[in-house]
Amino acid sequence: MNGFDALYAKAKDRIQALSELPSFKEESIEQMLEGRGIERRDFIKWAAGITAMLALPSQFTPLFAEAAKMADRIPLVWLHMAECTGCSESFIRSDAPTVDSLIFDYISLEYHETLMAASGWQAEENLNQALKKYAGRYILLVEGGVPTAMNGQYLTMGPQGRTGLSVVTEAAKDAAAIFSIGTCAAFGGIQAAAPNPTGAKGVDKVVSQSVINVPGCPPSASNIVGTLMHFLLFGTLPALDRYHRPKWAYGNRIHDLCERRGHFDAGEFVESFGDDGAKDGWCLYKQGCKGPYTFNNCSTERFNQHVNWPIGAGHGCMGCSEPDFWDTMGPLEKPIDSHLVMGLNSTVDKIGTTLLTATLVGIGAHAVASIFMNKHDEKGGVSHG
Ligand code: FSX
Ligand code: SF4
Ligand code: F3S
Repeated sequence: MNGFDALYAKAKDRIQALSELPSFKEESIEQMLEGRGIERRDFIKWAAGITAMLALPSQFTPLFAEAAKMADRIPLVWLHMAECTGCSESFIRSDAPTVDSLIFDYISLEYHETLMAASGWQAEENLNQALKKYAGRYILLVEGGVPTAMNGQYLTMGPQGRTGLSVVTEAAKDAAAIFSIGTCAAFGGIQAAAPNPTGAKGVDKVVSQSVINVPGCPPSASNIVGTLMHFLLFGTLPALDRYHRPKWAYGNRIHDLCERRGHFDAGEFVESFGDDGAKDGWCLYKQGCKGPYTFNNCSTERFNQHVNWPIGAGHGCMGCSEPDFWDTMGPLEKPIDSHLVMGLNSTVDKIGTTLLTATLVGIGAHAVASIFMNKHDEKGGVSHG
C-alpha cells in the first residue's frame, strides 16, 4: 500500500489494544450518531475526510472509523489558562451537530472547566482524581497561555487559589500526550503581547514534556479533531514543524492555497473595503492580509462546519496561527512594513507577471519568516509518528 504497510499494521495493533480497554460509554458511537440524526454514510464520509486531511491513502478510512468508535476509551483532561475560551466555543457551538462535535461528546471528557457541571471543591477533586486514576493514559489539552510572572500569581483558580502554572505542570507529568489548543496555549497569544506584564508563555515553555501545538485564534475544529484522531489511531505524535505544529495542518502557506491568489498574481487588489475589487473577490494584500507569512489550512478546511474562512468572508488573514502575531503582524489591516518584505509593498502596484510576483513573495515571505523564526528557540527531541 504505497509504503504505508507498516503504518497500517501499527494502526491495526493500536485499535486492537484500544478495544481491550474499558469503555466509558454505554451506547456505541453509531447509536449516538443515529440518535442525533447522523447517518452511517455521513460518518464514513467524515472518516474519509479525516483520512484525506491527514494525507493518508483511502485504505485508512475504515481505520479512522474504527478509531472513532474507541474514542471513549481515552480519558481527556482539558485545562483553561489565560484566554477567551474562544477555542472551546468555536468548536462546540454549532447550530447542528456535526460528527466533529459529536466525537467530542463521545470522548471521555474527564475534566473541562467550561463544560462540566461541578465547581469549586468538587471540580478540584474531580481533576485530582482524574489525574490519579488515569495516570499515564489521559490526553491533556490546554487552552490559554500560562502566566509565569510572580511565580504564576496572575492566574489562580479553584478554592485553594492554585496557580495555573502549578496546575498545568502537575497535569503534564502523567499525560500520555499534551496538545496546546489555540495560539495562546501554543505561543502565549494575546496575553504574551508586548509588554506581557504577566509573563504569559506557551505551555511547551513551562513543561518539560513534548507538546503538540494546534495554534489559531481560534484553531479550526478540523485541526483539533484531526490531531486527536491521529493520536487515537497511531498513539504517536505526527510529523511536526519547528513550532511543533502538525505538518499535515500547518505545512502550507495560506497564500499558496488561497482562492484569491489569481488576483494577487494578476495585480488585482482591493484598494479599500467595499470597493468594486472587494465585491469581485480581489486580493486583500493591501488591506493587510498576512496570508503570505502564515502557515495553516484554513482555505481548505474552513470554519463553522466548513462553510467559510476569514479571507472568504472578505477580511485578510491576521496570521493568527503564527507565534507572536499580535506583535509582529500588526497593524492588522495594513501590510507589514515594506522594509521587512524587501520592497514587496512598494512593488505590488507594478506587478504584471505571475513569475515576478511569485519570486517577490518567495523572497519577501522568506525574509519575514526568517525574522520571526529567529525570535524563537528551536526545540527538538520530539518523536515523530
Ligand atoms: Fe487564545 Fe483560545 Fe484566541 Fe481565544 O482559548 S487562541 S484568545 S480564540 O480562546 O486561547
Ligand atoms: Fe489570498 Fe491574502 Fe495571498 Fe491575497 S495576499 S492571495 S488574499 S492570502
Ligand atoms: Fe487565522 Fe489567517 Fe486562518 S487569521 S483563521 S490563519 S486565515
